[in-house]
Amino acid sequence: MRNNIIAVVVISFATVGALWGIGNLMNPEPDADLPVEDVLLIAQRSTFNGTNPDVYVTVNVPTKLVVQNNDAITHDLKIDPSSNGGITPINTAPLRGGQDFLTAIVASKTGTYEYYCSYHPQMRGHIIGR
Ligand SMILES: [Cu+2]
Repeated sequence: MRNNIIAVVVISFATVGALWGIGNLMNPEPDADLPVEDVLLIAQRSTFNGTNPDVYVTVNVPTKLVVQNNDAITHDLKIDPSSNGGITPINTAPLRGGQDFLTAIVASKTGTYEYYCSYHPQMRGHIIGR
């Protein structure tokens, strides 16, 4: 009887320990060495962030991009295929006021690429892959 109780306790600890280990495997700690910088481009008064800023990305490191439309009118954000094939094209599709779109900037080659709103010629800036 006493041996059975000991066996149940040991098995319980083993089970909990195994589940804890599996949980850690499924939810690994973020790698602190990865330089992850998210980019937020907000369409406001028909500019991106007021200045259409240059966006610097590291080649072959996907950069999270959130495009948010804070205007009442429709905007989008596009990155066309480049002649050197060094950037993954993006098309948010039309974003109405208050809508946002989550995507990633992925440059596979160094270079300067353009992002723009297809509705408003003045809304354009550069992605610099380096
Ligand atoms: Cu626009």
